[in-house]
Amino acid sequence: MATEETLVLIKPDGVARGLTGAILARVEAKGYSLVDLRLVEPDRARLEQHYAEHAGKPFYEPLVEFMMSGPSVAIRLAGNRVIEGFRSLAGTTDPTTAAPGTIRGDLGRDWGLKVQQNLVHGSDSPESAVRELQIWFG
Ligand code: IDP
Ligand code: MG
Repeated sequence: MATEETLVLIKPDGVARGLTGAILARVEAKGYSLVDLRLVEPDRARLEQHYAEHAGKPFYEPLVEFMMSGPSVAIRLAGNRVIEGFRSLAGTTDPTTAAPGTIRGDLGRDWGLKVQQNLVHGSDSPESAVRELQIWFG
């Protein structure tokens, strides 16, 4: 089977809390390969592209604002079934209820209604991965 690639973002809360190394350690320990990695301060246009599927939802504007609040680490990650596998490592969207053992479950915390502060992003399908890697790595 061909090796797959996904886009992983360590969101501004992960970078600000100094969790970049801890998150990368989990990804590397799982056996995935770092193909490219960069610290990025995305502008609104890039985030509107990235989160186009969520435009108009109540959490959209706070999400875009949050993602502009500081740098993120963008990672091109490769491995067998890495799209599904990273989503599994990340845990479900809300860090309060994400399973222990996952990045969000172990390291994410509930800051009031700010569910958007859940440390990481991972592409959710092969189509999303291609689209998102183009947005963040060109
Ligand atoms: P995912 O990151 O687990 O794939 P999505 O549903 O694609 O979750 O949502 C994208 C991002 O939007 C989430 O990671 C989170 O930061 C934010 N988000 C999703 N749902 C909510 C919500 O109900 N309130 C606030 N933020 C949300
Ligand atoms: Mg998503």
